[in-house]
Amino acid sequence: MGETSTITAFATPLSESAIAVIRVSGPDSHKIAKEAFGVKKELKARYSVFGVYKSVSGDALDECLYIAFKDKSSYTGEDALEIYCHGNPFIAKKIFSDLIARGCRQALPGEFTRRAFLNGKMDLTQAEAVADVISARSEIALNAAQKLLSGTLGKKISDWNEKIIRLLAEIESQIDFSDEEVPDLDRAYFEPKLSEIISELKNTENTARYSSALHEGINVVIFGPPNAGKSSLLNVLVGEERALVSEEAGTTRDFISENINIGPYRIRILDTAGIREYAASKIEAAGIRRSIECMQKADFFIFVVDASVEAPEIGEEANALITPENTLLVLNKSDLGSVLDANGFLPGFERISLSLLDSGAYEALSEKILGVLKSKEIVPKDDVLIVGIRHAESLSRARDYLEEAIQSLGIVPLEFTANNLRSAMSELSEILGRFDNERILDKVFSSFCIGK
Ligand SMILES: Nc1nc2c(ncn2[C@@H]2O[C@H](COP(=O)(O)OP(=O)(O)OP(=O)(O)O)[C@@H](O)[C@H]2O)c(=O)[nH]1
Ligand SMILES: [Mg+2]
Repeated sequence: MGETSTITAFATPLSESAIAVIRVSGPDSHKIAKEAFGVKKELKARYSVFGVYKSVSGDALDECLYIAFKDKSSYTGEDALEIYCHGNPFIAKKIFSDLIARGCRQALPGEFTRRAFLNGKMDLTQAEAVADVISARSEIALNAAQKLLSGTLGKKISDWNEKIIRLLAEIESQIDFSDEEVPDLDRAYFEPKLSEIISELKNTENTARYSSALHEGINVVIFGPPNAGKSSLLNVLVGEERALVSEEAGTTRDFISENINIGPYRIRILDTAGIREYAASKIEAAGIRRSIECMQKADFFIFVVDASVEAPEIGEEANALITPENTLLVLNKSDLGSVLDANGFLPGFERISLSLLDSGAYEALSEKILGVLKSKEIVPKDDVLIVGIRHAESLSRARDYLEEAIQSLGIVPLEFTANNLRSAMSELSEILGRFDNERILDKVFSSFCIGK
């Protein structure tokens, strides 16, 4: 793409470590390496070389390894350099400052990957996936990001576009040979073919609903009547005494939030103040209000009840939010015997009966939570491609054009149908970044860290 600037950034965090990596990319990369390491010959690409890095003023800054990359064979698709110095932030910063003195500019967030994209090393979905791979905080998020990085979505889009092109070619051939205003098109031939693509687009688009659960974690709210064992449940899942637990009802006044991993999933779990229909004080009423507010943002609920007492009344608002599809009922305190009708209470809801004081509580509970999150489709299936919101929006627009194409078949001149197909294709291409839209590129790359 003919970038004229040479950029540099730390590729590893600035903290004490065995090795620190500094990246350089752009036309002067090799010249700078030769000068700093005192090399006369041309650099051999993709070889690691030992050398002493000397500053512009001739001071030896560190003994390093460095690798030069030649245009197409680098990450960015242009001449590049990686310097591996000792992992002391002082050294890394000195080398970085010297690179700036030698004419490099500090890279913007995501600029290395942006160049890789602009130089055709990857499509836009893969570039986005680089950021996702780095920031993934659960196994499932990592799997999904790696799937995107491998170009799975790009491949799907190429397949769809190819199918559309074939239909477009057939339609255009009819435009060319038709002398009638509205030619007699074989609707029965085109419609099912277009509908098939539409339903594939829809399926892929629907996976975006998992996107926030994947990246930010699944919001799980623990709620229930006072004293049921909600904070005890949080502590069991977190594996430490995070929340205060006491036999006094109304111990938890404000919500407590923790991030945990259960199996391959990242979960943001909230312990809330006990809910009952009538609050005894102003503070309790405020606590209940907060609990309901937390519940309104939840992806999933864990409803904890004390099964050794009568069934609780949790009030209309909480009742309206829970369904068999989004709630696991925990019938706690099984060690105290059962008063509550364990099967008759909220029939149809998934349930587990246990004592949170039991040493096996974590195993039983986490296994049950995993099973329910999967069976209720709160989490994606293990091996599915998950698209982001940006992708879903384009898929939806492409679908609209294909729907319009179906409606226009044989009713309006074929040019309209052909135009709709072309628009659908360009929407799909936008997902891969095959278009010239600086605004979208800025948006995509601004969320990156510097050095990527
Ligand atoms: N016997 C028995 N006691 C339990 C069990 N789980 C929790 N408790 C006790 O029940 C009491 C209340 O537990 P918490 O975890 O504070 O209950 P909570 O629902 O957070 O209560 P609030 O915050 O006051 O609404 C504590 O004394 C716990 O030790 C259980 O399985 N069996
Ligand atoms: Mg509590």
